[in-house]
Amino acid sequence: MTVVARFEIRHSQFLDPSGKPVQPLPDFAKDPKELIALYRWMVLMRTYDAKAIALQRTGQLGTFASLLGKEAVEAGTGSAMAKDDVLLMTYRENGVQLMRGVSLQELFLYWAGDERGSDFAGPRRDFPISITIAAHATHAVGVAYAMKLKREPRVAVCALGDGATSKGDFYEGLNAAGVWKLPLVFVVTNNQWAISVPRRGQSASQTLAQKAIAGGFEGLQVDGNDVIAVRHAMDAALAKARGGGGPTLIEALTYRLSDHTTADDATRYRSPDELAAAWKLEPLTRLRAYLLEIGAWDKVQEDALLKSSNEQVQAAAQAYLDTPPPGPEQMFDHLYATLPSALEKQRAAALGKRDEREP
Ligand SMILES: Cc1ncc(C[n+]2csc(CCOP(=O)(O)OP(=O)(O)O)c2C)c(N)n1
Ligand SMILES: [Mg+2]
Repeated sequence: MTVVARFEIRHSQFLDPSGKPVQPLPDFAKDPKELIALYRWMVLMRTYDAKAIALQRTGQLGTFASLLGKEAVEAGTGSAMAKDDVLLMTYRENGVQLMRGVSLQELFLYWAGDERGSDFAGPRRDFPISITIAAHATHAVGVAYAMKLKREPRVAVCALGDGATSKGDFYEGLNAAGVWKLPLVFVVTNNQWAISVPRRGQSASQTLAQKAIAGGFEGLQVDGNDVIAVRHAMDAALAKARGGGGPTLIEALTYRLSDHTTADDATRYRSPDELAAAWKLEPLTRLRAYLLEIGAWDKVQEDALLKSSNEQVQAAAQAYLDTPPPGPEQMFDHLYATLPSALEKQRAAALGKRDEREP
């Protein structure tokens, strides 16, 4: 017998949970300003997250999916992407969306069920949030295929969860991305849970990263609580894709510190000990510890940042609350470039207008 295939999956980490470097930092991370910028985003994400939950709990927002604990995956992904790249994401990637120019107010609108929240003014070519698990993996293939066909140096980034990697759409996406060598990066946030299904019940695959091997391209694992590791892996994957080197799958290991959504109660299916252990690994503490250690950050800056993030989020929440509710025509306005005539009639009816063509 001969061995016909062999592979290995690498895991990378730069800062350990206490914020100590475990290996020399990549070039971008040698500049404290870069790391402070990432830290600022992460604090803003967490502030937004807490406000969204507070709004939901007081009946002022719909069901919300928290990104608590995955701020490093968000900041590492968002900071590495170029403006012209295209993001295709789930409901738990509001942080990357923010970094790409979706406003806080638009995000609140989205979670209020207002279609205008998906019609964001900033990254017009980014896709709307895919609630349908893994469906956007196939859309991402289409986007990346178009980029390749047009010979544009752009990359599609498909962000999804550990649970999504069990879906047929995901495997189809992987397969097409590999065989067509597409400029596509899959960022899998492995937060250990898919609602109440734990990672061990999700897949017998030793890592989720190795699913890329069957697609014929590189898969790797990073510490998803270490923003430097995420950013570093994203930089390399995006550069490779832009240069014609094809897709990459990055599995970012982190933990969902929140309930699945505000409609869930995770205490019913996971232990407080597991949650407490995960809090010890969370991403903000470790980056802050490193910045404090190298003298690039202090308590005065920290307090000022918390204050300004809070003010920014409060102002956006107020602007959202002050937004007049959508009219009934809105349900027709975001599905088609040109509304089919049958729906035009219904739209007019919704607005209380008589259709002139009717007798
Ligand atoms: C096709 C499809 N099936 C089922 C659901 C219901 N659902 C919503 S979230 C979720 C779990 C997703 O888990 P994961 O991919 O790990 O993402 P996470 O929520 O942990 O970020 C499921 C099954 C859905 N939205 N779409
Ligand atoms: Mg998950």
